[in-house]
Amino acid sequence: MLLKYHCNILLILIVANSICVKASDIRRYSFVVREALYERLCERKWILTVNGKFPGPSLKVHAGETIVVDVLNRGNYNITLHWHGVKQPRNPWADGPAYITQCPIQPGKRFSEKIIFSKEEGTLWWHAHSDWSRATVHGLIMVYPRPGGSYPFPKPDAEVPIILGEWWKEDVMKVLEEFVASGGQPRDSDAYTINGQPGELYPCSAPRRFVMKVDPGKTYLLRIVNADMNEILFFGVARHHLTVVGTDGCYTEPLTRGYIAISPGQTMDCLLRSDQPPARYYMAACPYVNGAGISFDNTTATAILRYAGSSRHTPPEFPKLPSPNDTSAALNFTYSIKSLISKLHPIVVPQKINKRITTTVSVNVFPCEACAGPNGTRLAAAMNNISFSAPPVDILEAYYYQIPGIFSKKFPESPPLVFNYTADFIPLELEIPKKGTKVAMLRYNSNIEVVFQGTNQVGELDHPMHLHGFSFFVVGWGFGNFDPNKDPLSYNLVDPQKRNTVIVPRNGWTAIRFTADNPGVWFLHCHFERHLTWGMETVFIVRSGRGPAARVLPPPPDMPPC
Ligand SMILES: *[C@@H]1O[C@H](CO)[C@@H](O)[C@H](O)[C@H]1NC(C)=O
Ligand SMILES: *[C@@H]1O[C@H](CO)[C@@H](O)[C@H](O)[C@H]1NC(C)=O
Ligand SMILES: *[C@@H]1O[C@H](CO)[C@@H](O)[C@H](O)[C@H]1NC(C)=O
Ligand SMILES: *[C@@H]1O[C@H](CO)[C@@H](O)[C@H](O)[C@H]1NC(C)=O
Ligand SMILES: *[C@@H]1O[C@H](CO)[C@@H](O)[C@H](O)[C@H]1NC(C)=O
Ligand SMILES: *[C@@H]1O[C@H](CO)[C@@H](O)[C@H](O)[C@H]1NC(C)=O
Ligand SMILES: *[C@@H]1O[C@H](CO)[C@@H](O)[C@H](O)[C@H]1NC(C)=O
Ligand SMILES: [Cu+2]
Repeated sequence: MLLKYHCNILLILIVANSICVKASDIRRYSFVVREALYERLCERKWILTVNGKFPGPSLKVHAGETIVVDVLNRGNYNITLHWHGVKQPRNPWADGPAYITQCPIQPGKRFSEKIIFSKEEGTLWWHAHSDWSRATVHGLIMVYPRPGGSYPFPKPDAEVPIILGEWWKEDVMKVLEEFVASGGQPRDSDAYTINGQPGELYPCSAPRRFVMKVDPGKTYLLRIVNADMNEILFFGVARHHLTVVGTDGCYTEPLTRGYIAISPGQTMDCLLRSDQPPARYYMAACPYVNGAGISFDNTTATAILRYAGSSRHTPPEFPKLPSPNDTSAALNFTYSIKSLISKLHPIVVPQKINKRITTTVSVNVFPCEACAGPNGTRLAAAMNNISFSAPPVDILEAYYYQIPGIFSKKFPESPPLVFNYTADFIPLELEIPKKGTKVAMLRYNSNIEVVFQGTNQVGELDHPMHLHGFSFFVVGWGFGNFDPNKDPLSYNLVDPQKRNTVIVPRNGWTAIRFTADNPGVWFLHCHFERHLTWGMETVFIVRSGRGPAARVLPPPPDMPPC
């Protein structure tokens, strides 16, 4: 205790692991948010970037490190940045979602963000968390083992970032404004991208496609993120297998497959062995969208895996990827992943649950005179029939400074109405939600189970649900209505995968568990950007525990004002 106190005064205490680091050892990064001119699909346009780069700069850190990112907004829009998957113990102040943990950084303003890494190891990412800026404002975070530590798999010969994205010819802010105004679906994107490039299946894109050069007989670590806005993607490399060794900054039992399925918000570490005849091979990313009548961009982004010395004249082979509606291909892959259990990376799955929250995740409609939703309605989305409305002041500051009237603490802990959620026909009366800003209050260190229940209210599809501030165990999933008596009997409480974003299956449910050991205000939302815009989100407030080490840290002096 005395040592800690000593650290606190003279040095900066890294809470998670009680290691003291001299303040001068804290690395600082400068992120300038600004417009830059980029050409894709034969057209030039201004896009919002960090430091003029698309995709943005990578952050490279060690597990347990604390860094500072000095953000300067030289763009024309309010902005916030989120460090996706970084738990930020006791430090929600720099978590990022606009009007949840901070007011936006306004044009011309700065915010120095302290980012506290703890147990996460592998690949994470950062992205804008205000309006739709994250389409182009994003980058990787590579979290290496602690100095002197090693991977729980053979050391790869090299590592390669693979950032999957989505591109509109139109300004994404216009896409956002248009669909919010119309009440319908957003217009489909024009391309997917691999490391910022669509690849040669799109016009004007062949010369600048991404090329991964390899030597035969080596092992490459692909650090993959799906940074796109609205689609789960299949990704694969012709003739090569991918061995998943990590997801969302947690190590996994190695899983070898011919393709992966990855949702917006998810990250994956995959080993690729260059064990095929020296040649050129396509790598490709294409959508998985399984919902009746949903329009989507069904194009395919490509890049090239090129062996040293291979001929440029032989046409590359194309990978076999599942078709866009192949639910079992997507879910079989997703739910085959298991945590790695090792002495260095033990896992503690909560067995005794203190609080259970069951919440529907639904697409809904509001009545409208002449909107572009089904039958002239306005599309919406909800959790437990509450379509979330962002407050005028962020919830974290409203909670911390006890500003009344900003939010209610009464997020329903179970669906207000129990019915056959996945029935083929659901009457219009059940499709209209309520608007609200309701949060769920969690006791410090309590064990929480959340069951996400998909519904068929206005068309059913998968939802990638993302929780800030935690990694959670994915203990179960299934189709139809969750049965609280029967389904928990088949939970995996031994080696479930640990994630921060999970795909809730179409016409089904997913159960997660975590210990609420991180006091603060933590956003929970669908990572499909349109569903987030429509209100498929809520907030978990984890109360502080006893003693200073169980309390939210004091706010930084330069919190952006509202
Ligand atoms: C994409 O959709 C269009 C229009 O529905 C269709 O004509 C085309 O064949 C589809 N392409 C692929 C690759 O599925
Ligand atoms: C997927 O779509 C194809 C054609 O669009 C159809 O033939 C096939 O039956 C569908 N598969 C599933 C699993 O729905
Ligand atoms: C995936 O498919 C295989 C082969 O059909 C099956 O044995 C396995 O149980 C499936 N796993 C999941 C999680 O669906
Ligand atoms: C739209 O109207 C048709 C015909 O009345 C009905 O069958 C359908 O369920 C309605 N859709 C929605 C989303 O209300
Ligand atoms: C719910 O609806 C689905 C789809 O129509 C049906 O297959 C299932 O049997 C229904 N479940 C119950 C409990 O009625
Ligand atoms: C949601 O709330 C609205 C407004 O109170 C109500 O009319 C509707 O029936 C509710 N729907 C469900 C599925 O609970
Ligand atoms: C930018 O943020 C400020 C502070 O919350 C807010 O007053 C203003 O309306 C925002 N501007 C836009 C264009 O959203
Ligand atoms: Cu969703």
